[in-house]
Amino acid sequence: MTRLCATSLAAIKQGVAVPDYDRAAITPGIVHLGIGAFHRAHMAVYVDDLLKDQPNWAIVGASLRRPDTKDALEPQDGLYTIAVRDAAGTHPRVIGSILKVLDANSEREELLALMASPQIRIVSLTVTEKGYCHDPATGELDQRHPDIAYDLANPTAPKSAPGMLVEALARRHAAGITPFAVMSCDNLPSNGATVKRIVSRLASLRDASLGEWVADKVAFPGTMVDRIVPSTTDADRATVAELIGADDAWPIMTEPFTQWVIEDNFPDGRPAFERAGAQLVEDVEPFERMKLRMLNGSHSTMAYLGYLAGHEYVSDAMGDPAFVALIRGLMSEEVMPTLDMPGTDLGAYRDQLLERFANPALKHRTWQIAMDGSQKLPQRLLGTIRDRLAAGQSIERLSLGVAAWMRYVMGIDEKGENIDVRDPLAMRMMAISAGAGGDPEELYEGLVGLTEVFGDDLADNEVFGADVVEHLDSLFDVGAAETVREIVG
Ligand code: CS2
Repeated sequence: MTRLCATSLAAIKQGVAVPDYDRAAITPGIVHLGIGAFHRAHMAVYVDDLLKDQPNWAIVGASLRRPDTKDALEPQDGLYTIAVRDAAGTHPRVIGSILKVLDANSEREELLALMASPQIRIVSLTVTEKGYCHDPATGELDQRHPDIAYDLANPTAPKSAPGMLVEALARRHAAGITPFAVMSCDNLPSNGATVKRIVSRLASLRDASLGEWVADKVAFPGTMVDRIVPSTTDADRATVAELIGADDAWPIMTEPFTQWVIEDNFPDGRPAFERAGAQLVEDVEPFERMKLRMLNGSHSTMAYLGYLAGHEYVSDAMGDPAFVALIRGLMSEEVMPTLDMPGTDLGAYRDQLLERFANPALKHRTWQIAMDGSQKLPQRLLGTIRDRLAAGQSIERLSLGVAAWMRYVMGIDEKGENIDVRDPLAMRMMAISAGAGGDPEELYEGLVGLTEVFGDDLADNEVFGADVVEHLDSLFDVGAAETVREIVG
């Protein structure tokens, strides 16, 4: 079969949507760091919708770790397919908004030069929680992070995302070019303000006046991003090849739902994202909090409990009525009362989430969501827990999510098999659980001592400790499936 690329585009099967603009006439206005599946199912699609009318906002993507996306997309002239799936079928569309992908390791100078050039007015990021080299509990730059230490020693050839931003901004500052807006599209709490804090801090460690300029002059619009994007499998590649009539080395599978709420703070201009369906607002934080606590908090809870109960996919866990009751109860009883969202029907939002989780066509692995829990727990579960503890309210279901994470990161499942725990703190967590020797109380004490996850307050909270340890007891005694059943009664 022919490979998807600019010259084969005309031969793609009829009915498959392809770019409605002349790709030879578009020019880059955005550099995107972290060109993974999420970006390609989300922002790149919004931009694709706009390029016909706004041809100078195309994207140059960069991968900071592995060149695998570049290797897949280069022979395809940046083209790839998104396949939107639900029970009714799979709908392919070819996206053309990514002009080029650069590998930050081997093409660092080209990437930095582009970021420093005036045509780039937005640098957006999806580098995952851990890519910001920060302390997840406080949201501050982690100055002891090895990549940050490296970047401070080699500021003009940095490795980390914050280091790349600082160097590109420094070059613009020196050349008198207005700064680009830095737009994080990661699931961090207050992502705009958090990234501003991290980047200005790193800049000031390099040079105090650069730090001041970044803090005063660079815009860091906050965003709430939402679309569920499971990782692509070989079976997905075969399905897409069949549907479009060409091979695509890296198609993206996703759901019909998509949402993007953006703080309208782009002093140097922006594409008309609202014309592609994004909501431009003054204050994005309530939306972020709602999404992180409702969607991602439920996701992480289902990921750990579901994995332990033997569910490979989220939709499998949603096939168990006890799981549905748990997640519904978690959102209704424990999360929704912590949210202040006038004008939003939270009950309808919850019901829509339950439907999205149950999408049988979306093969979303519990293991995929379980990754990097140490970076995710604070904004997904612990913030809600803090709010409820302060108000003297119950945290029964929220604390079960935390207990399931503690049980999961031990690295051994309920059948005694190893779990492939992917987390920047995996080694430390394994050592803690080895030391605990299967004792729930000791496991809790050890893990709650990770202050970069739990801060320095939760370890002293007796209600929190008692609830988590009680759930851990149950997870050890009767397993995850039965624990969920007992809780929902
Ligand atoms: C998931 C998210 O992997 C995870 O941690 O919870 O990627 C989730 O699918 C997205 O945030 C949905 O918008």
